[in-house]
Parts: sequence; structure tokens; C-alpha cells
Amino acid sequence: SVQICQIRIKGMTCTSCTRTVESVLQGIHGVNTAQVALATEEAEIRYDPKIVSYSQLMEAIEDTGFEAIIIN
Ligand code: 9UX
Repeated sequence: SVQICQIRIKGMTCTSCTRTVESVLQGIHGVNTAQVALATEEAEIRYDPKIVSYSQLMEAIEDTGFEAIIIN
């Protein structure tokens, strides 16, 4: 199954930051695509919730040093 979610990311100041977060997300097993936008401070992630959870995606973002916030 495929799920699309958004996660707010605080603390990014340049496009190198967004690429770092994108690379980390894209390297996670269960993630199909990940796009991070600096202007909106949002990640959009397509993933299989049977393989990886929303909270694991948030933890991966936090591990890059940025703050991850739930978007409903
Ligand atoms: Mo450069 Mo973006 O250190 O935080 S990657 S500003």
C-alpha cells in the first residue's frame, strides 16, 4: 500500500539542508519518494506504512538535526 504524508520541518536555511533531508528520507526502506521544500518548510513523502511508520519518518528527520512537526 502507498500513503502520502506531509511533515513540517523547522530549522532549514538553505537548499543544501533540504537536499540532506531528502537524501536521508529517500534512503529509508519503505520510502518511495520524498520532496522537501524550503519555502513551505514541508516534506511530502510517499511511503508504504506497512514497512515504515510516520513516526519513524519524523525520527529520521530529527536525526538530521532539524525539528519535525506533525501536519494533519
Ligand atoms: Mo549550510 Mo543549510 O551549513 O543549514 S546546509 S545552511
